[in-house]
Amino acid sequence: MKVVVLTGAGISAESGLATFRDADGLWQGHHVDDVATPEAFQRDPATVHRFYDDRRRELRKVEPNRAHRALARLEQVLGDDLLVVTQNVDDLHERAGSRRIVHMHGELLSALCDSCQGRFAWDDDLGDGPACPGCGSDTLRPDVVWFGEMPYDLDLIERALLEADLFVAIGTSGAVYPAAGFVRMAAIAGAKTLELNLDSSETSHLFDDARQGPASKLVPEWVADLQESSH
Ligand code: BJW
Ligand code: ZN
Repeated sequence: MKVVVLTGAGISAESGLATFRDADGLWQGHHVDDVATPEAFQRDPATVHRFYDDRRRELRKVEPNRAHRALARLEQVLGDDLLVVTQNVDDLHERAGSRRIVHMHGELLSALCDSCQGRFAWDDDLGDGPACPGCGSDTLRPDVVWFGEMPYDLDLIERALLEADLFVAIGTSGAVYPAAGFVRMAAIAGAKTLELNLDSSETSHLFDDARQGPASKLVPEWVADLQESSH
């Protein structure tokens, strides 16, 4: 059975990372739309750098939770038949042990150069204008996908969705495209669809089955069910 899992900020919430659109989903009074656009970065790079530098530092203080670890266990069972597509820029899936993982909205621990377009592993601040390891200029930005920019690896993701037998969305509000459209694409291609979320989301009605509760409970339960039924 081929499975595609889409994760969002909700899977990392119980590790202590803030989501974008819940009650506490503000950063120093800013909405995500105010800091996650190329226009915001042009207008006020210092504020946008501070937002990402803060989050990069936060990342060092948190650990993967039971939901991340359950998905890593599932990869041990399904191997190449599991693809985890995450909208998250944290590295908690990798730290839990997932390897077949795509970061469609980029990664906090990577920097992108606006001059040479190089991408570099990065775990320091960017706000102080460090030199690009590729070309030496001070034009590094967070390697994340802002509104109006093209998400990474869409071809690979679409191919996996078209082949999937099961599509599962975990902890995502369904407010941001193209990720919010994956459920339709998978369903049209014949996959069963399942949503695991704390509450019902904007797209819950599009899924064959929608379960409500914390990811740390629902994901291990679902993985255990799947392991049992595959024996
Ligand atoms: C729990 C839980 C617990 C809590 N357990 N659950 C079609 C229609 C309309 C608009 C568009 C469209 N196509 C494209 C657009 C424009 C735009 C868009 O979608 N706008 C919307 C506002 C409508 N999309 C884009 O611009 C995208 N690019 C694109 O489409 O390119 C194509 C193109 C380009 C150029 C020319 C032509 C075409 C890019 C989108 C980039 C999004 N970027 C961000 C920032 C990334 C970096 C960063 O992290 O800072 O990505 S915004 C932010 O939202 C971040 C997230 O990945 C993304 C999704 O958020 P997510 O993960 O769903 O989090 P929340 O907070 O919304 O929800 C959390 C959920 O968890 C909730 O449901 C809770 O209930 C749940 N939860 N605790 C389980 N314990
Ligand atoms: Zn460069």
